Amino acid sequence: MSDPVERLTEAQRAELLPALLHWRHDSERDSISRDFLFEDFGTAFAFMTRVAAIADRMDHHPEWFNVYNRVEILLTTHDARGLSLRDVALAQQIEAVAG
Ligand code: HBI
Repeated sequence: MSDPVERLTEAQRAELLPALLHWRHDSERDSISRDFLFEDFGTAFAFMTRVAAIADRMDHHPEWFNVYNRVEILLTTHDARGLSLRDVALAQQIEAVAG
């Protein structure tokens, strides 16, 4: 068994969330989300494939929605019932993939 996942503290939120520039926080679900727009479906799906591999390695998985060249990603930690450091880490890696 892994350690329980802690929800972000107020101090962590104040420090980490503003740095995720294009992500919006939803306070109802305590989640962050961002829309990505690509040239076409192939580019969008290649991005999703890369994110999927990273997410699975982290054992932390996005909720996402794809229509053609648009990918909408929502991150939250079900085990913590809100945002944790895992969401921040995954969002940072997604930013790196998106370039
Ligand atoms: N992904 N987003 C997200 N949130 C979780 O709590 C989570 C996950 N992937 C795997 C996972 N938890 C495992 O620890 C099990 O709870 C399935």
